[in-house]
Amino acid sequence: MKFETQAIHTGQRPDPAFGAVSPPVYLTSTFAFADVGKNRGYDYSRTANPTRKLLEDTIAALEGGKAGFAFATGMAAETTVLHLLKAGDHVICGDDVYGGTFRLLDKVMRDFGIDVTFLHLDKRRRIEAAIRPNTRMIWLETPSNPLLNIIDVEMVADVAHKHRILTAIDNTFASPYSLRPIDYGIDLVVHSTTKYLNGHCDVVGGAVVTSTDELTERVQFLLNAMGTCASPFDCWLVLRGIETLPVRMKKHEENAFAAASFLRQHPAVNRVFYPGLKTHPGHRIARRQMKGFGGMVSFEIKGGIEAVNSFLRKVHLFYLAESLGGVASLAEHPATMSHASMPKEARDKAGITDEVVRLSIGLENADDLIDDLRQALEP
Ligand code: P1T
Repeated sequence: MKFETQAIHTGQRPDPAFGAVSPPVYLTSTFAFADVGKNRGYDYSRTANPTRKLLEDTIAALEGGKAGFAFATGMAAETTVLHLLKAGDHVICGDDVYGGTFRLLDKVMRDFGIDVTFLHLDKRRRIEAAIRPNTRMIWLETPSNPLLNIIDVEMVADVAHKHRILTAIDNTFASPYSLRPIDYGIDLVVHSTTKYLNGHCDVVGGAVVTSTDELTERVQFLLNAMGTCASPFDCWLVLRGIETLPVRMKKHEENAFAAASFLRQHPAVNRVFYPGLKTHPGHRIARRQMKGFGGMVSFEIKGGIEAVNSFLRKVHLFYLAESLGGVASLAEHPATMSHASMPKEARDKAGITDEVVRLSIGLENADDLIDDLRQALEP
């Protein structure tokens, strides 16, 4: 089945009990056994739940992986994957990643004896020089949050495999519609389903897709042991969102390209970060490895923090809010919002200046969005 069909028809549909076309939400914590020692496929909803399983199978199919797992939040998915490691291990992580990912590695995992190096993952030589005998995982995000940097996924997977290091990619920004990292040799795909997969700003959720039977067994064990799984109702909402993922992503991209092209020629704008622009340093790699360039656009405003605040106060179609990937457009200031948990020093090193504004381009009419940007950028 092709991607659009998989998004709608993966799993047991219609529901085998009554033929329900919209899958039932199995709101149950536990399942009655058929006999002593014999369940009917499910026993307890932390371990597995039929509604969750449908979502997990769908995400796994879209990513081309072995198995999928649904978590309470994107951070719960990340925390679970990082528990594949043990004290004494070392992680190499991209330097431009979601602020919460930075915080989890820098402020939580270090206390459990896991060391981390944040690195610009653009060059093979740079990555190889950072590998230590105890390096066990490379964590990457492409396009990255918030600067939309592009990482050559095949190159990173190749370096990692040569050194027997696990690779985990946060595919939240691209979504499997635009990028399928397992096709390039990545071991684990992580999502905040809160974003494009769900697409309607009404759920927080996460997902992991594995590429081998061994990783599947270990992630299933950790999910159950740590209790980081998603609730059935949240799974149902994300499933419903995924059905329209392909059409939404096409429109997000079309609108994002229009917004980026408008911002690029605007005199109040310094730099525009959008991998769909030919001038973006990662454009050629993005073209090669992605089917679309996504719906996120960041840019630097001229005139310092006053100009940033004035813009954020003046936009009205773009809501001033964290998060991304929903039908409504959002604007936010990484330095004080999504990346406030990253110390200024780390932000400066990654190039996330105080003048960077991030836009999640929604599904409104592109002309209306551009009119809103235009009026908000007026002095
Ligand atoms: O919020 P949660 O579902 O726990 O997902 C965390 C997360 C993980 N990975 C990426 C790339 C993300 O962007 C996020 C959440 N990001 C925001 C809330 C934000 O505004 O960037």
